[in-house]
Amino acid sequence: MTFEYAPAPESRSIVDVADSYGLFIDGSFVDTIDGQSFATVNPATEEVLSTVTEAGSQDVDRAVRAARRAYEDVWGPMSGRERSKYIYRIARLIQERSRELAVLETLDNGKPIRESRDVDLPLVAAHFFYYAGWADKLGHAGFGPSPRPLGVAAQVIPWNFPLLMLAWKVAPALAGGNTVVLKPAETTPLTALAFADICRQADLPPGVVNILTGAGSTGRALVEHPDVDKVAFTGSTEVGRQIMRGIAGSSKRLTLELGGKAANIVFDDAPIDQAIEGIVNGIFFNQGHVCCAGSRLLLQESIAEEAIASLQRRLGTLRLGDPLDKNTDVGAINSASQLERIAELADSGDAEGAMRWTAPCTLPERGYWFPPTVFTGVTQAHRIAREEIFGPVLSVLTFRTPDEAVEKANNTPYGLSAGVWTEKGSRILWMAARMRAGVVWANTFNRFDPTSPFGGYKESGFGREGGVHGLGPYLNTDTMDYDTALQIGFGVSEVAR
Ligand code: TAP
Repeated sequence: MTFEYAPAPESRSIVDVADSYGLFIDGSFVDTIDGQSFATVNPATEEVLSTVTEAGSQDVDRAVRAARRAYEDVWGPMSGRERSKYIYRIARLIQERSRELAVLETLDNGKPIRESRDVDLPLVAAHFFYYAGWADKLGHAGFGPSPRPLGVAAQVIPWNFPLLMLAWKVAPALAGGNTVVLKPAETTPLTALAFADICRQADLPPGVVNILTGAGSTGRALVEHPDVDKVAFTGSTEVGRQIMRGIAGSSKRLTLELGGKAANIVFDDAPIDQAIEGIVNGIFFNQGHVCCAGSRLLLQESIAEEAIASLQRRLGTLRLGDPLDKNTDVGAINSASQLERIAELADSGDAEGAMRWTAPCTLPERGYWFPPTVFTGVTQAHRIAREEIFGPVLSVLTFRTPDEAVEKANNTPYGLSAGVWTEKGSRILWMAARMRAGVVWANTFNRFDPTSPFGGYKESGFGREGGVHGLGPYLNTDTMDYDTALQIGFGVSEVAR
């Protein structure tokens, strides 16, 4: 039975979106020197929310110089104990302003308010609290007795978890004593600009955090700037490759968090109702705009028919629509171009012979929407089983034995995450040891915690964010032992250097 719900929209009056925004450099919002401006829209309505600045190369230079000054004069020499107080203050301010930030994130990104309020924002604050705790204990983190910061970090992030990706990058960088120039994604700049205001409110010394809104060209100018010591990028594998090429031959440190095509594997002894919830959460959370989404469902053949029927019944109860409504399960696709990509890949599923099933729901007339979709009869050669769709589209494959499940799960150029559903603890350990994935969830999916490292293998990138591992890429590792360095994602040649 599906209940009818009365609309329960979260009020947007708590958010004060300015008509236009400058760049946050050296502690103030400033006008661009050589950039332009562009509009950011609400993907659920196509309403223009604000006009933001597209930073040019001179703006990038100004921001990097401000970060360098702040690093040399203030933040680098500051004791870990003092830095920790600032980071803690930022965490508290995020908590205090969390309702406003959640509404802003939902407006700019299209994700349901339930997710921005109950998942993104608590995790954002938790990351700052966690790394505030490390700032004065770096000598006990396993990186030698007195690890040093690297300097100026250039950080470029995507649009799927705008504020959370910022937190994953800014919090460990600041804890390690580095200063930051961060570029948010073009379609979701507003929460990063609100974060700039929080830095001001926290009295963070000018230049320690700089926010440059802009496009791909801004990101490129930033990561290739000669005075940047460390580059941290989260985004597509293609852009990750371009960045590697762009900074090759320089002494910049690099971490890449890239795409994924995770297998969510369900054995015949799994608690099926829980597994169905895990499958739904794995691929339809955040409209499938999740790098570690369980986009390939591997069902043991004996339960496939029953599981697909249960899944379809459950998907029939999902509510798609106004992301600000507290009852909404599935929000808007983040942009017209992402919608086009999802539709094109789904069409390839039809063309290559898979069977499409679409959840019964009415799509709003305005905005960018794609209904929860399940493809059955998928083979490993199909594009929808190989390419990252980054949308609410699930590809279902089957297997007979654990060996076959491992073989199929690892048959991807990516290696970010995987899920295993079974009652047997021994099978969980057997599977986890064989998965080429940075994270393996057992009888759950999409669980995050600031104390736990996250990152990929193969084309999903290298380096880890989160946990004590997430500090390593922001510290000078001269005194780090070889095993720790490899574990946190430095290449063998870099460790040997
Ligand atoms: P991208 O198109 O790669 O963009 C990511 C960021 O890089 C954006 O800020 C983008 O700016 C910027 N950028 C574009 N071209 C650049 C260049 N040549 N040099 C430097 N920066 C450049 O990815 P996306 O579409 O925003 O995000 C989706 C991808 O991110 C998916 O593949 C997803 O799997 C991945 N992702 C991975 C993770 C982890 S932790 N592994 C987490 C979230 C997302 P514009 O916005 O202006 O294009």
